[in-house]
Amino acid sequence: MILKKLSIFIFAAALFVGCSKQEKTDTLDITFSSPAQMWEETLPLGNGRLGAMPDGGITKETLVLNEETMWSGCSWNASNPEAKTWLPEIRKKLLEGDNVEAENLMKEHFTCSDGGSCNPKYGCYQTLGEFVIDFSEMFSDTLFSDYKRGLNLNNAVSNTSFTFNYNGKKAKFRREYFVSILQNVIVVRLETENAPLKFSYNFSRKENAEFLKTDSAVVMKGMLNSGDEKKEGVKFIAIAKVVNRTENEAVIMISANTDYQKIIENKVHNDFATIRNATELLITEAPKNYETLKNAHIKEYKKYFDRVSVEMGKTDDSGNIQAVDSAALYLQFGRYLLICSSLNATLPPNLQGIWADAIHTAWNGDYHLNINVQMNHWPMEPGNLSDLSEPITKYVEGLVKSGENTAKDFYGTDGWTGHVLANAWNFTAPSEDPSWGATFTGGAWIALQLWEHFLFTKDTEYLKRVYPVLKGAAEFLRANLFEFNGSLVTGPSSSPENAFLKDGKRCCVCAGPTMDTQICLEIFSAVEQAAGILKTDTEYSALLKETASRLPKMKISPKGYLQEWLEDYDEVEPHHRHVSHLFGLYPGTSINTPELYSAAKETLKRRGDEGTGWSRAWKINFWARLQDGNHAYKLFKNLMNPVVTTKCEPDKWGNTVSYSGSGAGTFKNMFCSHPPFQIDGNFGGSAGLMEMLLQSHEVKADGTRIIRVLPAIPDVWQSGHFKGLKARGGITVECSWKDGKITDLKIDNPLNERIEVEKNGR
Ligand code: FUC
Repeated sequence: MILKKLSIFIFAAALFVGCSKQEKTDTLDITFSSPAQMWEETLPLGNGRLGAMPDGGITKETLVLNEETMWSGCSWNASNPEAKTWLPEIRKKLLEGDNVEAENLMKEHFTCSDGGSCNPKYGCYQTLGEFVIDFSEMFSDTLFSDYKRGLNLNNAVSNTSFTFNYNGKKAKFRREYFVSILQNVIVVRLETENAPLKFSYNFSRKENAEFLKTDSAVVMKGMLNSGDEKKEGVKFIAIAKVVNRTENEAVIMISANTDYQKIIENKVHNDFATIRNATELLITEAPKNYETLKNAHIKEYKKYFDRVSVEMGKTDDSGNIQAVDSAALYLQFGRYLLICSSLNATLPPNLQGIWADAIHTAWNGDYHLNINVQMNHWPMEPGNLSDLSEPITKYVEGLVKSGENTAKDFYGTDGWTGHVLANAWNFTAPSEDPSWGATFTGGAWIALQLWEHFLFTKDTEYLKRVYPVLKGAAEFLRANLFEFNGSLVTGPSSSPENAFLKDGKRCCVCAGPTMDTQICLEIFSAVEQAAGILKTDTEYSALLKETASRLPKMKISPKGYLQEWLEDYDEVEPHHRHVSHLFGLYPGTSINTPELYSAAKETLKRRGDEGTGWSRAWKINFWARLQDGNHAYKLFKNLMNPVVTTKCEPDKWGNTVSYSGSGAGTFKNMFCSHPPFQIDGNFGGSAGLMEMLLQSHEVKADGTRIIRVLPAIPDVWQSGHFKGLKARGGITVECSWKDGKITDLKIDNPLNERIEVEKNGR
């Protein structure tokens, strides 16, 4: 009944993204005028370890909770003892042009043991559960008004407020929520005016959890399925306590912990008492004064977030810049999500970031290595968040040992590799189906993110640390190249998830897909440069240089596009979401001549401007590198496509919504929709917008780095200003423009990098 009345008063129209007020105060809000109707309307908060998404419900508030290490599954040896013996035969088939048979052989003999990602041992990232606060006791009347709910990106605090009648008087209810960056706690403050505050609260979780109550706390504890009956799974505990209570105010603190770190580091498990004590401590140690806690959180958050400001649009009569779209908000939302999913985190953001509402998340909420986890990190360096690189660095370092075993067991070579699947348990083996899982350049690709970190920071200590990771990734690829029509090619591999027609049959497995060659070029060059800087491995560097010169040259089809494969096969799906052969355009650098740029343009035209969420985001970056601002902008608009959903019965992934059209675009809470929600598109889109404003990837033959300012702004951004974006070489840039022309430019180049500045692109 309450809901029915509410629908009359406030559910009339759910506000789409509240646009930033583009004033000097730089207010960046996502606002709604009604409670969330679905999870994708709730607002994400996080501190890298804990995530919370309040729905702003009036009589019952539900916060979806996350803890970044809630991973089922376990480490297991996924080697397949017979695989290596089949490698020569598979390569022979490729040399003979019998790709179909090569793929069949791989399917039968060259996959991981025990079924890969379908095996419960592979595991999946899971929601921690829900925290439900029930206020139904409080309301005697069912009239509510002035409802507001929002997330302020400037301070990483969310709030809900509304007015209601209490004993014939107007009463107010204000709620505030944040996940403290300094203390590892979720904080919820409830406050009423003119009415007493009454509520009860508890956790809920669909499986594997027990719920306990003590005088001072509610507790949820459980153990996730390891997938192996001989092994314990990850244990978790969540605790909620009211730490301050008056008639009109209450502050609730929630914290959670698991023993994942202990398992991954030492292969031992904690007992529940140890995890519980650690979790209790987090709450005990947090200051109990709400304002102190909140102000400290905001101060710390701002150290990261406030490094960048950006506005673009048109100049109004008083000379201020007025936003014409939500680009600035989207760019900053990407940075916000990265801070909230990476700062002090154990693991890097997965397909869900850290925000999941399901036990069985789509694609296991894992770390796909054929675009997704890489894209998650694209805004990090240009977005001035370099110091968040530890989780991804540690993660890649963690893959090495497993990747070395995979290199030895499957390919009989040194070095390390990752394929398409990767999880919290360092899975690196080829997956269960070669048609999408054969790509073996995933490890090298993600290792290149560490090289990017060096390029942006020039931190040689860091380079020393990660050099073995880079070298191992390069060595695996070098050692696995084989001669094919006079060149050295990778294989058996595939161009991520795209199929071609071979003698009328659908096939994916091939030798020397263009993307692999481009990744080889990039990682070999990174190792050569790193070895030079660190004054080591002179001979090995020379070997890599010589090997790179024998890789196949990129081929342009007579039809004008860049070939995805060595042969000009017809694609089964010409509009396929992956555009892997343009790796060399972005994030790579090997597409760098007028001929290759024009072939890349043709490729993009042929692929089209649609695709999944992340595919649209990637295309923003491509068009930015091609310095076509209007086309990049078109892709941004496509990425912002409002997703329209209807509720349905859960599908095999547990999704309870169906989508109209492709479902790709942006949800009301600004989460990117693949569909379903997948955070990579948020990060890729944010990076794409940065790439439209500033580029620094190109280095001239004499070593001079080109700093390209406003290389790809669209006509609609007549004027604008950005500050704090980073260029490679430790450079920080600030720029203002009007009528499409730069009016003010500051380049801070503390390391005296040799640079040349290009204004408005070429
Ligand atoms: C890759 C993509 C899919 C999806 C999955 C998580 O395999 O091809 O579209 O994003 O990762």
